[in-house]
Amino acid sequence: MTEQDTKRTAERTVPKRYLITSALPYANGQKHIGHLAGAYIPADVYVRYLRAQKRDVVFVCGSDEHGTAIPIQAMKEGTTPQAIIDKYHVIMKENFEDLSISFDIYDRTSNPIHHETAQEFFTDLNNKGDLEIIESEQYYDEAAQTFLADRYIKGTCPNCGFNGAYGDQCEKCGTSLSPDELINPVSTLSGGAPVKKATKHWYLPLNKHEDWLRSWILGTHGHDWKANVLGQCKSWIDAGLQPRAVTRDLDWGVKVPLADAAGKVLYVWFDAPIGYVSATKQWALNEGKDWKPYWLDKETKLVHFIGKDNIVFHCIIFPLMLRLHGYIVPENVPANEFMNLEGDKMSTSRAWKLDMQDYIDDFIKKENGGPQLADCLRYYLISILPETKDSEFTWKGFQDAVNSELVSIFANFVNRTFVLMHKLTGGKVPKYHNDKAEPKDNNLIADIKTAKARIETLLEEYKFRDALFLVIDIARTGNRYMQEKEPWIKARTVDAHGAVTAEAQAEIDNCLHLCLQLCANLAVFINPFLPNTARKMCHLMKVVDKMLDWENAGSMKLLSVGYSLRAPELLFRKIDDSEVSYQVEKLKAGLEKSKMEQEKNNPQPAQQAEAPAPTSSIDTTKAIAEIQYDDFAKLDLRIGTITAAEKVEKADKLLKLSVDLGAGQRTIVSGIAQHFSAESLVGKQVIVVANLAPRKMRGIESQGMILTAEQPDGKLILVNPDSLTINGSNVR
Ligand code: B3M
Ligand code: ZN
Repeated sequence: MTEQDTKRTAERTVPKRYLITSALPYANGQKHIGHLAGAYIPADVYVRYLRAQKRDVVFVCGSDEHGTAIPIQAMKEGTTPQAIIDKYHVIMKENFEDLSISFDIYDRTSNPIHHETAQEFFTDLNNKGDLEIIESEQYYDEAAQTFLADRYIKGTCPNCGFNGAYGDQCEKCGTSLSPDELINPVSTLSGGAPVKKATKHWYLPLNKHEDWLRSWILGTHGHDWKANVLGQCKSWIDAGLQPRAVTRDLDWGVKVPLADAAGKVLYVWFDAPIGYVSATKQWALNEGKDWKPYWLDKETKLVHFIGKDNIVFHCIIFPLMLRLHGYIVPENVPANEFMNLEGDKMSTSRAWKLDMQDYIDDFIKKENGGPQLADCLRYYLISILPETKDSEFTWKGFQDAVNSELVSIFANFVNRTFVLMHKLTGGKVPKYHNDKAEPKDNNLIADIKTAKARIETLLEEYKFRDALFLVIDIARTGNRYMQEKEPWIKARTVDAHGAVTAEAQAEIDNCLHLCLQLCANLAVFINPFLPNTARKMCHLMKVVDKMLDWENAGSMKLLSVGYSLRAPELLFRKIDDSEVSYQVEKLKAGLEKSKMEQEKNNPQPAQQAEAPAPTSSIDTTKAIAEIQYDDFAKLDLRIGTITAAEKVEKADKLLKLSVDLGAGQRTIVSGIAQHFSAESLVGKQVIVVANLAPRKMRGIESQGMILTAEQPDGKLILVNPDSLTINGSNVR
């Protein structure tokens, strides 16, 4: 342990209780392993560790059953929203169980307790004057006599030209949109063109709380939250916080509890996080406990586990709601980045994914499967958690992790120890002869002891990957130790009667005694990560699960001398090449199938579909002369956020932009006024050529240039990072 580790351990104070949440998945479809790795597995590891530490912890989750995603899925499947949530709630609940995610409660937001809780929350904020009413024009479908939620409007994407883009996002190119940006918007309800109509909504004025948000996130937590989380929050706050509507014109959701709000429901992102509170209430009701301290007592440590797409909701909007309501705010939000699959982004619409259900069917529920296969997936996912940057799941990687780490290192050590113990020490835990102790033995004992504190520090700091690697490292150390001690060779030192000499037997005993104690320690260490494996090890050692309490880690007295243990059993089976190739093929077939379905459902206009000849001004064949890397390296490309934009007087092509480059603001004059309105640019991230010599345009000094890309129709679009990034980040 380094000096710093010791310091960090000493500084850690143990909170009175923990409330741990995992993002509530939408009950609108199967969830894939990217979701699993983002918000569920890390939370489960953390919670299992806390429980082993005997801390007071409640782990809540449940299905998010509101929002337009649900009725839309119902339309797709030709059924009712209720049928959809009933179907997927059960699937997700069972999937999590099969993968050993140990929620204390897996609730659902259709629970009446949740509707009441969310309404109380809204009423309280509204009565206190914390919400504002704003009237605005929104799309309305006259035939269907209803306002249209963003998802109910389809049209052509202004970015890529795809004609099936939704009012909130284009699923083809991934751009987030607002309904106003769609070209030729159409209502998905009636198929007609929607009209604009005035409607009023309740808003949470984030802008009024900027000071608190800034000091709480960037001040109080500027050092203990993850950099990816802080970066997103900072970009958001710096871009200028706006009031956020917390109600919608929709009939699916939690009704707005006011007489003058007929036909309105709470926005799904207002009600869903309150689901954490209602789940806690339901848990307390089930268990005969009091839920209040978990949300009201400052000595509770609240931690939200989520994926990076949910950061602003959990770091900015929900904490503000909690604070206004007088509840505690999260202590940490260790959000993960995304996990890609076989070289590409995971995507449900393109079927490029591995659903939890598919893994369960193909591995866990198979004849040679079982809970050990749940642990195999948990192992690989933890070993590649996207903790600081996006990571990549490959089937080959899965096979390697299982075969060359879990089987060859971890299981192999346990197996060898048990086999040798049955062969050389009568199937019993042998005595440890202190007088025969060697430096190698003492080193092993010391290694196990220090491992405990190191793993603990990593887990407390949400570094689950590294913590798992340390556990595997101890198994590796065990293998090395056994290899060096060679008890099977010692067993050849026999006396005149063919019996092993007392001297040799003492050495064998010492080696196997330590290896067995190490096996017991490995069970304690691996338990938060691979709970089924830990339990199986307890079974082999004939000890109760209580042995897995964290306080037992580091002890060399976990198994008593003379105790007889079971015959060895393999902890894991290997993953075959055929299983890998089957999965890779299945993935490709799924992609093809979804492509065909998409083309059937969203045919592109004829001239686009059958127009292989270039019709645009873009000619990618007309390449510019080759350059050397050094030429490229001269460019200082940076990520920036446009914080202000205005038209340059008497110049109809020019916009004057202020761009935040992290280290400072730049004024950039750009000839893009015919492609973008000034308002639409504010808050957008761009790539800036930061070391372009300044140049005066219409009397304004332009200090750089922003990058755009030309579309087939000659329109320009911004070139920006695919997720919010810290301003000033280098682009290479
Ligand atoms: N259901 C979005 C998602 O699944 C949303 C999370 C709610 S957490 C309160 O990504
Ligand atoms: Zn698009």
